[in-house]
Amino acid sequence: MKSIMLVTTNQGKVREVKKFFEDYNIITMADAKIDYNIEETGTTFEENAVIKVESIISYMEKKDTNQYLFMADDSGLEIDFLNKEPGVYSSRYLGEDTPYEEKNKIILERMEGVLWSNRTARFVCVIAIIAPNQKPIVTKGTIEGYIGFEAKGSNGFGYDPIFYINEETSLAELSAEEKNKISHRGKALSAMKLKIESEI
Ligand code: ITT
Repeated sequence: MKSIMLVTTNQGKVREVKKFFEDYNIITMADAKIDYNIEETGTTFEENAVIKVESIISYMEKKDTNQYLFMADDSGLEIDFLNKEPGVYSSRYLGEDTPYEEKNKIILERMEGVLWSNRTARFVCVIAIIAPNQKPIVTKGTIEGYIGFEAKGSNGFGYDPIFYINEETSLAELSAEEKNKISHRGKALSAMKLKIESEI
């Protein structure tokens, strides 16, 4: 079994991917001491996920990349009332360095007075993998939900405290294992696991 190099700097993603792929050897960029800033120049989740894996492979050109499958995740939150913002710009939205507590508060303010039925939103996740000398393989997952009336819960990361799966429960109230069973990332990872086992 090859090791999977997970191309991300987001520790929330690392936790969920490691939990999902418990029987695989997942290596992060930090583990491999790779400090490289990838420019996300795409306009879709698919483009950005592939850009992330391709950039790291070309950055590592001189090293032995054959030992790894390279995997990246591009994901984001689409809020229908905000014309599907923040979408592919989810991590840069309201400032890359703005704490999520603050970003979530601002989103809740922008949604003030909006009825539950108009608070629909979804998380989208695209996973891309490149195996040695192969073309990228891409899978996608989504989870439908609502922007709650308040932030709640302390698990997960990013927009989880304001993303509700029903009127009572936010994603930040679920464990990583419970979240993986229903989330955008869990669905994209499940589809990818099948492809790894059948196509690579
Ligand atoms: P890498 O590019 O290094 O992987 P990133 O955080 O910049 O890290 P993205 O460009 O894919 O990753 O941005 C995704 C953003 O969408 C992320 O920073 C969160 O704000 C949000 N997001 C994605 N999945 C999420 C989840 O499961 N829960 C909460 N927020 C999520």
